[in-house]
Amino acid sequence: MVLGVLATLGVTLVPAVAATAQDGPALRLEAIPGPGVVTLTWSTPADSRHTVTSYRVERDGRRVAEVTDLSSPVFTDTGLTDGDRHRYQVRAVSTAGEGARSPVTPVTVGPRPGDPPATSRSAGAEGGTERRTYSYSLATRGTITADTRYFAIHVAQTLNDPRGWSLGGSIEFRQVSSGGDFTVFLAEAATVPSFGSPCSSMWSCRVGRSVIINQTRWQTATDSWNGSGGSLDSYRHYVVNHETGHWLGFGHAGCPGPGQAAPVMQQQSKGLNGCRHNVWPVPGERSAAGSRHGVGVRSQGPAVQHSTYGQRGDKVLACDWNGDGMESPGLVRGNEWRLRNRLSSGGPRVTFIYGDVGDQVVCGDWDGNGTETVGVVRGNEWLLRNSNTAGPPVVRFRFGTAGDRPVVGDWNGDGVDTPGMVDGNVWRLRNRNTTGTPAVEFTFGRANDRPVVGDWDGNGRTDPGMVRGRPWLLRRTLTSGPPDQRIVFGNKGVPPVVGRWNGLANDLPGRTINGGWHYRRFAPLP
Ligand SMILES: [Ca+2]
Ligand SMILES: [Ca+2]
Ligand SMILES: [Ca+2]
Ligand SMILES: [Ca+2]
Repeated sequence: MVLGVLATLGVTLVPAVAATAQDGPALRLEAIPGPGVVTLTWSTPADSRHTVTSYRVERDGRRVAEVTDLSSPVFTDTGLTDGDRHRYQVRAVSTAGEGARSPVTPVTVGPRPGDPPATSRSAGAEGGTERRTYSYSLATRGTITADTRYFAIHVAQTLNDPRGWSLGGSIEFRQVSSGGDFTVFLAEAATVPSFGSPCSSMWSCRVGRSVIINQTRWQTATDSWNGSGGSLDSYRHYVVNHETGHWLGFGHAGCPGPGQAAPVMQQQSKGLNGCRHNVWPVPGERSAAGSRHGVGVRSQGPAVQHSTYGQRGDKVLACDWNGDGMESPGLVRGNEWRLRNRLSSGGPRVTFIYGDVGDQVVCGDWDGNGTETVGVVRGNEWLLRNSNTAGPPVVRFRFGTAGDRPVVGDWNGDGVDTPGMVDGNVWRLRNRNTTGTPAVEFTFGRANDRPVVGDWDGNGRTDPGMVRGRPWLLRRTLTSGPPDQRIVFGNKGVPPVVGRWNGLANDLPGRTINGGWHYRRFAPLP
């Protein structure tokens, strides 16, 4: 009789199986401890008469994961405490229902001698807290059609985002021109298998020190991801975090429960299994990364930073006055400019007189030397200086029409900021600081919106935006069309400011009124 045969098999292969088990696959579970983590691997049942659809992992009798990668099942249980002893079991779920549990595999959490990766690397103390730096290089394989410059920026941002594997700044990922601790490849799909197992042309993967991003996935995400409403941008964060997570020593994780944030090591490319999209390491993954790499986990910090600078009636703007790659506030009171180089509350760093009371105020890197300096717009006359000091204008030209709203940006990505004028919702931009006609003209937003500009995608070219009450409507090309992104930030009527507040490549919203400044430190999920 069938039940008898199964029971016999159960006794032979899985001694701990309860007699009530259904079609019990003979799973052999191996548990490998690490600092704060346990990685589980198990064999797949060779003779199951039913199709296995997933595996359920239990720790001390409680389900902790459901794993749906059936080819080489692996699960890393993170956020554990070294020295704690746990009992793991796994059971297959097939078309016939839940199978028998595997025998209990006990394991004590903690590092093993020679545990990879590289916990013996020098970790410098800084401010009393351990920090670690990993270097990485970028490379491509095959025919690349994606924008590699944008790829580089996106990877750098993802790795160093305070929400990511940087653990709030404890781990720095520093790009080097070649070599480094690991290499991030952007690879044409057809070339991905050339990296070896487990890579396929379908997915991204990691082999040894190579983190391989499949160009097709980079450009199109996955059907599952797109079908469940994830954006391409968020997929890009996810795939870089996931594959780098493998390099950092993590295997796959399962969905911890319906409606919960998916671990970044879950194979979200293939499905969510009831979890919510999540592109940053969950707290357990962060703490596991911290213990694995010998650093503390710092807070990601608040999403919004607040400070005070200036007073009611000041004109406000933000620019990179000192060329360190970060914008900071400036005030114009009458015609006195008061510039500050930090976001924190405090007084001006530089004070000087420039322009007339009643001029519109602008700032930009007019000469492309990396430092942003002052300018005024009087009617349609632009009067610019290349240093943040008192003195006469060094560049003068006419552009636009008196009454237009001036905007400043590097529209063509050549490193030089040039003028734009917004008349209602008609944008006219020029690529030279000389009198002349617009190089680009398009419509975006509505006539009553407030124009803002910033490099929203960090590709080195300034993009348009419109603030309509609370929402910011952002577009990534200098063309007519609908917004590509919508961010709700700040209160209606509070003037917007824009900058790279955290030193990363893309601009983020800020708001300021009556001396209160509010900066978005990192972008909400798109
Ligand atoms: Ca600066
Ligand atoms: Ca300059
Ligand atoms: Ca330019
Ligand atoms: Ca841009």
